[in-house]
Amino acid sequence: MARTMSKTVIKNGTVVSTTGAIAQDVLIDGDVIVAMGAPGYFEGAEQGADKVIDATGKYVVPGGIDVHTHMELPFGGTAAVDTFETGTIAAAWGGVTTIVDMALQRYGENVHEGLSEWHTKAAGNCAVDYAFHQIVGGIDDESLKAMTYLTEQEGVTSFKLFMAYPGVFYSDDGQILRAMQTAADCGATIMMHAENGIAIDVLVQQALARGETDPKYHSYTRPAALEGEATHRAIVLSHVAGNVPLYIVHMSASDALLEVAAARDAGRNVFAETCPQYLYMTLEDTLAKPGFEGAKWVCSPPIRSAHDTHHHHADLWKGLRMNDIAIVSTDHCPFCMKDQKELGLGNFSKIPNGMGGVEHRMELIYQGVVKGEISLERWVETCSTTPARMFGMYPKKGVIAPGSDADILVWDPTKQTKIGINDKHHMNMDHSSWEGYVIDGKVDTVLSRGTVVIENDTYVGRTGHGQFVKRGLSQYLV
Ligand code: DUC
Ligand code: ZN
Ligand code: ZN
Repeated sequence: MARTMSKTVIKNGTVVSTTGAIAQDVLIDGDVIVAMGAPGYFEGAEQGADKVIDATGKYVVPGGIDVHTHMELPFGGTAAVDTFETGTIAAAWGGVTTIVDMALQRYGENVHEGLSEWHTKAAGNCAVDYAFHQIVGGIDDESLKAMTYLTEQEGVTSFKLFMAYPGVFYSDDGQILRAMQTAADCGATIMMHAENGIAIDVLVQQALARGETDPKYHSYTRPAALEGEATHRAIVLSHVAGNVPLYIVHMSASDALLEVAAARDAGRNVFAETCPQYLYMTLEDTLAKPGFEGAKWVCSPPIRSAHDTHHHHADLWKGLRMNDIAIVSTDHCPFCMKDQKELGLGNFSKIPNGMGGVEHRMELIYQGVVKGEISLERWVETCSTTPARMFGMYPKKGVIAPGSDADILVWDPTKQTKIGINDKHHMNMDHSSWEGYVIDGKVDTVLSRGTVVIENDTYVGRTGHGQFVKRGLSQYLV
């Protein structure tokens, strides 16, 4: 049966791509962009259009792609509080039209069952499109075989491994090497949580024995050097495994960035992402707040001190400019203070690790444009286009071009966004990780495959509109 197509024209806006910002109108038919033209070009088509969006004075950019989220992740004796429904609605509020969430397999579990559990959680519940990476927490013959199957048959082409969290998600170097060899054979990408968890656990036990139980010790017991060391080791292993594409997730430290930059200079297939919290926050204004409040910002890798030997913020922004950091994701893994973060009262090591941010990445990184840290084009590149290319979704996603999905964020640079639990906040947490931040710009209108999901400060989308995206291989290696 033929579907009723709806035509939308976005006119008078400035379309931003990785290569420039141009006054262009956009014609959408059904799910996809069908044409682009000079301002006024679609005046004729406007008569028959179902919707005309006037983007005068606004930027028209590809919808954000957050390639690192953890909806409903069981972790730390509890589970991340955003469901696929609440998390993708919050994503929509933040101009994000695709998330790539991390399906979970732990030691002793079956990879196929882990993936199918994630499909069950997400199917019919998402407001915007979604794809999956697969966490492999138990590497053995069976899970290695499954990695190849997922890559070739399921559109799940990237696998997150952990050098941290012994006894939970951790893999040792031999297991990591085997998984990397498997990925090298089938073309998949290895995503690495690079922190030396064995050494960290020693430091944690020693701190607790000294009575150091407050949230700030979470950061002191996970020093930047142990992120640098693990990053280096992951790079060496990936080289030994045949230069498998290696993607360092949530990079927080200059020590790790130096390793990635050196590997890239040596021609290795090494990539990295960082997250807004590592670009803006310091231990002093988060984890070290009086009492237990710092628990809100316990995540791993940790928020680092302003007094470290390196200026992590400046280095990470520079890494983003220089492309040694290719992508900004959020590692969205939200927990409430009540009953969740509180599990770690009197023992920081029991605080569930993670914070919420899927709603605020486009806003926070746009503020980097305002501050002169990155260009407008680089904002689009690091938050949408490169995520699509890195994880095999381009040009369906990540670009405004004829034939691409009409995933579009209309951004108003003249308005402000005040983030906070009583201001802008649509995630399922009882606090905001970004309370009090004010952004010089605002999400105006958001379209997901041609359907308006946010307009006039209102969510007008539909649960179940979001579809699963089968991904191809990384598009950086061909
Ligand atoms: N780090 C977090 O802070 N939460 C989820 C998992 C992770 O690696
Ligand atoms: Zn991680
Ligand atoms: Zn994560």
